[in-house]
Amino acid sequence: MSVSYALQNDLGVITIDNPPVNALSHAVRSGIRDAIREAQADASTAVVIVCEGRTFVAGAQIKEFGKPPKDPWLPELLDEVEASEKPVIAAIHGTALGGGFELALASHYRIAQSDAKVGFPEVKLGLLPGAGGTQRAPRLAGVGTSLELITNGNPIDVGTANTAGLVDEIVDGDLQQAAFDFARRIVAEGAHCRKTSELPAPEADPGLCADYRKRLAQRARGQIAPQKIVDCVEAAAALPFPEGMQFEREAFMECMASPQSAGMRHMFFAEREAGKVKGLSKDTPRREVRSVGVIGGGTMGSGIAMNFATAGWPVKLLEVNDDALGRGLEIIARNYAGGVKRGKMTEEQAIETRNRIQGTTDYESLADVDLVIEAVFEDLNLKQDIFAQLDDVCKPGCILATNTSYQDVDKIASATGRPEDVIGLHFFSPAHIMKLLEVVRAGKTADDVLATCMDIAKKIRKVPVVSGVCYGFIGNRMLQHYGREANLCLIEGATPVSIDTAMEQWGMAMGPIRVFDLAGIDVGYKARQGLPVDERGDPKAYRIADAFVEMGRLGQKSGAGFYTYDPETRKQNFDEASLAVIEREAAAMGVERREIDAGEIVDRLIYALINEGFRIVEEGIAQRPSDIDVVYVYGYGFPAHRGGPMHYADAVGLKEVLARVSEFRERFGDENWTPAPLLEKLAKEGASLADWARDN
Ligand code: T1G
Repeated sequence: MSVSYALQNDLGVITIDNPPVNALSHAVRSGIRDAIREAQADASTAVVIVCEGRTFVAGAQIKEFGKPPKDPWLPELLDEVEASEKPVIAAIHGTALGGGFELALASHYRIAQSDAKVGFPEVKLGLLPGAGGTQRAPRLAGVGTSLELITNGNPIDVGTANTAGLVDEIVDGDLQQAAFDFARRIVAEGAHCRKTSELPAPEADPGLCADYRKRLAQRARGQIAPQKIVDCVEAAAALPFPEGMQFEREAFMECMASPQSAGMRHMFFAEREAGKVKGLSKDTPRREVRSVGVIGGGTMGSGIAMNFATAGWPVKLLEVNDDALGRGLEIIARNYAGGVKRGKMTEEQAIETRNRIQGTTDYESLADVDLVIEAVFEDLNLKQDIFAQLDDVCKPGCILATNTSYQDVDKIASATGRPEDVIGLHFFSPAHIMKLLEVVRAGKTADDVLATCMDIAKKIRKVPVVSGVCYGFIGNRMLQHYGREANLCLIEGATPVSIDTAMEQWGMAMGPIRVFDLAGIDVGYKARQGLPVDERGDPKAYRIADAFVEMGRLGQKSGAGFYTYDPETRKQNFDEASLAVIEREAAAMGVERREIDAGEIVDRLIYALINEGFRIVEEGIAQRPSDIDVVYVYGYGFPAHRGGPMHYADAVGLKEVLARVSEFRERFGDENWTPAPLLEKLAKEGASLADWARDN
């Protein structure tokens, strides 16, 4: 029974109990409707809505979206709640979000536990509050507060909500009893049913709305829902409530029907699915991790150390000598100071957190840690030497992890006598900020090591994705194909600006050429120098990059790469000298440059990703296609509103994808464009990857 109703003395109590988050499923909506109707007819003097479990209603049942809506529709149900002739009090704990917060706003009063939060996360699903949130919130809190709350989608604490007029009372201790007392007080004061919809319309603020539209066009480039939210909040100030609700409904249905929302709703579930390891029993034991060691205090190592210190673990950061250690600790201090400056933490918190990280140059000090993460240069021999030392020093049961981006984790594990304790934990730079963590399951990694690391990933607020062992795992393996096509477009006729503009207009957070400059063009260069020439791939795909490196133009770090960077402002510019290098190298390779339009650029880069993604799926390197979507959205700036590369392939249609890949194969050859067998198979069957994933 997901909703129950009982008369408790003089109060009608509606109790919602729909684990895990009391989502407003059809059963819950029906239960609320029956309960509010029963309350109208019984002896109750007021109605209190409470929820069992960890939270008040956290929103509509997202799984029901995209299916034909079932009566009662939420907007109508909430209108019926608001029309109650007896005061309705919502008792909020946990997170009242989306439709849950709308239920609270349709109630006449809201009382909340002091640590509760409220908000409208719909925009993160490519939606907008579709049950009166854009109309009721502005009537209580005004246009400005509502615009901020609804367009950024982040919950606010109930203290802030109380100040804004969205929550009436805050309580510590027994919420239900406090809600009952509040209800009785309302009745004693005359049982006024304060209907939000009858409050005066908020004062219009066209300048602020225009300002939000402008900022959102930048921040949420190409996204529909944020702009529609501004329209709806503006309508709340301009239209009577019924017309405003109609306006909101139409805008909501438009967002719901959009591929953008389908993509973002896919990502919501994909992120949660990625944390589940197929075939790993829920009661797999976990190893206790009380302290952590990090080897290497460079950019990555220091960021990794911060993740654990911020989450509360004591960390030993090991470097080869005091100078290197000093530099690592300095990076950490600088990062925490930045966090304080940005208001992420107080000075005291920063000091307390930083002090959890102790520097050392002595391996023996790692003898008692429970997890070690190696984050040194991408050199297999060096890593193997380190793991051999760890094998000697670390206690039995200590998890030995490598942060390698490319190296073979099986080979690293083989340097120890305990390969079952070895795993890959591949962080993404900047490691203390990027949410993605590739958890690389090597051939002998023990189940309890894997399960422990998946739990730890969530504790350090990362989104874990399990990868098998291959060169580059999931993300970087696919990135090579994306980068190859970017370089080939460059030598064939495009420019850094045309490539970056095409990809950023399409939705990538940063164009590939800008990423090359940011990461350092010399990274790829050095990796290539370590390979025999015949293993470096098509020279046309790296000739220009090598030319820039050999000129000393390494990217942002040297002040110039494909672009130049102002030493003061770091403002980026594309200079004639850069174009001259590109044209010179094209000529040297006998390439006749041509005009390449944005459509070709986007399809070559994105379909190269997709084609390799299909191979990764069929090889079992990724557990499921949606895991690849999580990798790209959380690790590589792929637009969430396109749902990740594999979801995007389904959205385009696999027949269309195969046709385009086959066209590129005709034009550019088999080596780079032979369709992955699974893509070919599904396209020919007229199937989707999502269907395949459900059956495999
Ligand atoms: N619908 C369906 N399932 C949901 C859900 C929802 N709204 N919210 C969470 N779940 C599932 C989730 O998939 C996971 O399942 C489990 O609950 C625990 O979630 C009309 C249109 C509430 C802050 O967007 O933000 O209302 O993996 O792992 O970290 O205007 O869940 O265990 O099988 O995230 O403690 C608006 C989304 C919907 C809130 C808890 N609401 N949820 O976080 O647990 S649209 C949201 C969250 C809407 C109205 C509009 C978080 C949480 P499983 P979890 P958590």
